[in-house]
Formats: sequence, structure tokens, C-alpha cells
Amino acid sequence: MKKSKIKEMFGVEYPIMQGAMAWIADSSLAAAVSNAGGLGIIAGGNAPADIVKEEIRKTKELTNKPFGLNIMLLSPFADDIAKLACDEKVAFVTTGAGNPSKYMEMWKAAGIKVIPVVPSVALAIGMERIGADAVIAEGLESGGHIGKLTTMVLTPQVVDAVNIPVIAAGGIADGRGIAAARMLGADAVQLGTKFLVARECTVHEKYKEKVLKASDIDTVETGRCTGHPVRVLRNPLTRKILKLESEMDDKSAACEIEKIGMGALRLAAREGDVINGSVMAGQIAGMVCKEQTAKEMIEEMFKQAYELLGE
Ligand code: TUI
Repeated sequence: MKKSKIKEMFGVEYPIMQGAMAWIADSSLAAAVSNAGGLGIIAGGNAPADIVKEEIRKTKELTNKPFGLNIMLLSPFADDIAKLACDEKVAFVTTGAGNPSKYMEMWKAAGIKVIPVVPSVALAIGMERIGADAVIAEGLESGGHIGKLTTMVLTPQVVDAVNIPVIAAGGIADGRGIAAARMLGADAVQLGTKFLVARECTVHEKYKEKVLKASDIDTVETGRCTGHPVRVLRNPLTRKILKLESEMDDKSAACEIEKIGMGALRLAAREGDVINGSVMAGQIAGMVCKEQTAKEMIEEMFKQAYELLGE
């Protein structure tokens, strides 16, 4: 892991990216991760371009290290945020929840590195063909919107299928997970749930508390019927959604659940309503038990990973 193409690509100390968590991953967290030697990311989420631009400007004030911008492709503002990446010349973009092909030419022309999240081998191959610089193989252990394969299964298959670096995501929160990802052929890792409880993460304290207290079996998957399933921590909202899903036909349930959607994430992340809000987190939440700075997290995890890997 001491040798990593992602490290070389961006000139950073550690092959680790912070997950792009909508309503959560802002300038404070992104700059902290980049200043600690990793790669911070600002999440565009569903926010309009002027808000995201402000976060990019703040991040530039807080760090002179490279950082990225995530474009959530289901956002009504995805086109604007995609263009913003070029205007602001961020070091790289990551994409989620869809196929970013239509933006590729524009990003490449602007000299921006492009790193899409891929839930399958087919999409990984397609992304490499149109010029992606790396891909993120994100397993269903992750929080938020998820695909159908686990990190353990997806990572090595994507690694075998493409020649660009593969970043493993989903279910990683310590040095053992990082070392395991390396064994699967990953060049780097991406962690979201772990960074939720970083001291620099501005998510509501009640959200942090819920992650810190979670056990191994506390996440559930909701919204399969909408075509955009999400992993969240179990709470009264998820009970309501799961009931809708079991009682209604897929189409009517999807309609109801879509209405609850993004608003619920904002409610939990910003207002701290962890009863009626959507507390997105990965299955590894059970192992995320202490608040630390992003720097402490990264240094502790890599010390362990390098020991295990004998590096
Ligand atoms: O995007 C994520 N995680 C997210 S997005 C999000 S906001 C949201 N909230 C409610 C419903 C939907 C979104 C919260 N968490 N992770 C990356 C990711 N991308 N996971 C899975 C995918 C994905 C799925 C299908 C990427 C590409 C894809 O391609 C389909 C196609 O069009 O080929």
C-alpha cells in the first residue's frame, strides 16, 4: 500500500479518500482529510451550484492540498455542479448514483481527474473505455445509495477487469479493512461512515451519537422498489418505510418513499432529527466507536494496515 497509483496521481501521503456524504461532506471535513494526507471530497448532493461553489472556496482557504468534488447524478443540479468542477478546477471529481458519460469530455478537457463509483464490472469497463482515471468499487456494505454486490466480491472482479486503479469502498473502518482491500487488489480505499464521527465533521451531534452507538445489525436497506435503494440506520422512519414496502405494491410504495427521500437526510444530518430523518451509515457503523480528528483516524488506521501488510 506504500506504493499506490492514487498516491502518485495526486501526490498525497495516504491512499485514502473520504466518502462524499450529501448534506455532510463540506469544507470542514474535506480540508481536514486533505490536510491529514488523504483526499477530501465535497459532496454536491442535491445542493444548487452557488452553495457548492461557496464550499469549494472555503476548502481552498483551509488547505492547499488536492481535494475533490462529488456529483450525485440524481441531483436536479448535476449539470451545474459538473460544470462548476471545471470552473473551479478541482483536482478530481467522483460521481455516484448513475453513469457520468455525458460529462466526461468536458472534465477531461479541463484537466480534471475523473473517478466514478461503479457497482458492477460492466460499468467499470465502460468508464475505463471513455477515459476514467480510476474507479471506486463500492460494495453494498456502504451507507446511502447502494448496488447489489459486496465489497469482497466486487473489488477483485473490477480489479481483474480494468487496468486503471481501483479504490475499494464499503465496510472499511480500520487498518484490517484497509489491508484486506489491498489483498483484493485495491490501490486505495474510500471511507464514509468512519469520517462521520471525525471531530471536523459538522454533521449534527445526534447523528454522530447514533453512529457511535450502532451495533453490527443496526442498518437496514430501504427503497429497493424505487430503484435507488439506500442503507440507513434503523429508526422509526425506516420502520414506517419498511411497512409501506411490505403493504403496498412497488409502484405506490416507491412514490411514497421518493417523497420522503432527500428531505429526510437533511433533517437528520442538519437538524439532528434522528427519529423522522434518514440516518445513512454503512454496516461497519458497529465498529465506529470513538470520535477522533481525521488525522488521528488516518494515522492510526495506516499504522495498523502497514504492520499487517509487512510494509
Ligand atoms: O451515490 C452513492 N451514495 C449515495 S447518493 C445518496 S443521495 C440519494 N438519496 C436517496 C436516493 C438516492 C440517492 C446517498 N448515498 N454512492 C455511489 C453509488 N453509485 N452507489 C451505487 C452507485 C451507482 C448505481 C448505479 C452508480 C452507477 C450506477 O449506474 C447505473 C447506470 O446508469 O448504469
